[in-house]
Amino acid sequence: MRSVIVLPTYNERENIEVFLRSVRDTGAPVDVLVVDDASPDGTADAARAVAGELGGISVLDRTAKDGLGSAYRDGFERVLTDGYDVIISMDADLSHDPAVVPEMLRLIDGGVDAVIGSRYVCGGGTTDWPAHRRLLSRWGNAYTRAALRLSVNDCTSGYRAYRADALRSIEPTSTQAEGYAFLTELVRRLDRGGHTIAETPIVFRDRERGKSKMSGRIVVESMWLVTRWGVADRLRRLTGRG
Ligand SMILES: Nc1nc2c(ncn2[C@@H]2O[C@H](COP(=O)(O)OP(=O)(O)OP(=O)(O)O)[C@@H](O)[C@H]2O)c(=O)[nH]1
Ligand SMILES: [Mg+2]
Repeated sequence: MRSVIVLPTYNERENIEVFLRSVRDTGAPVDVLVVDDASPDGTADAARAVAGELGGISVLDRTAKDGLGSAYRDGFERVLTDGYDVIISMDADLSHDPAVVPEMLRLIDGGVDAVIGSRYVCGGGTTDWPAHRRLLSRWGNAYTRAALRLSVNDCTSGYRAYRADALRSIEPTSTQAEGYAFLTELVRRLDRGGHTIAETPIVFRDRERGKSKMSGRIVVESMWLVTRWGVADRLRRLTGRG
């Protein structure tokens, strides 16, 4: 299985080298595609500076900051075209421990279509997050599960692995969300497409370096889209078209 991590970055210069080295330290046979939005702090150059030494690392340079959803759409399109078998998504701010990658690959190898690194299953959790972030994430996930009738416990975790065929079949490039709602959009499409989704516990660490790109706008977008999708699903069920 050829595997690749798609890694959106914006101003992660302080994290990128440590991240890439820690991926290599796991010994997992996985490439990395950094999808950088012309970070003013030089993240892309910092990645290129260690790429030769570490191997299997490339950078997709985008021209301006255009959001997490858009970065993933471009990154996924590239790696699906390149013919990878497994596509992993991760944050570059060291919140996601690369040591979980081998377990995700094992689960995909065992037959599941997608694996979600979940904060909300037994053994998972968040450390150092302030109360308001915990509440937002917990409440947001509970609302998403109920509105979209999903059985996944952590719909907004960005730490995932997808079997390439499953990802290709849900057409990620036709998604619309800009922020982390993109992640929910993919879970909804996987679920509706009848794909198997496993959750494996992760302990999410708050970033120590660099700035969060989370904004009120992104939270509102997520609530609005989840509500809209939920209403559309109910209408479809009522009219017997879904
Ligand atoms: N290419 C690209 N990457 C982005 C963009 N916004 C965020 N990212 C990256 O996406 C990942 C997640 O972003 P974070 O800022 O950590 O957002 P978050 O994890 O939802 O929020 P925090 O928990 O507060 O850090 C990080 O690797 C960011 O650098 C963007 O517009 N373009
Ligand atoms: Mg983060």
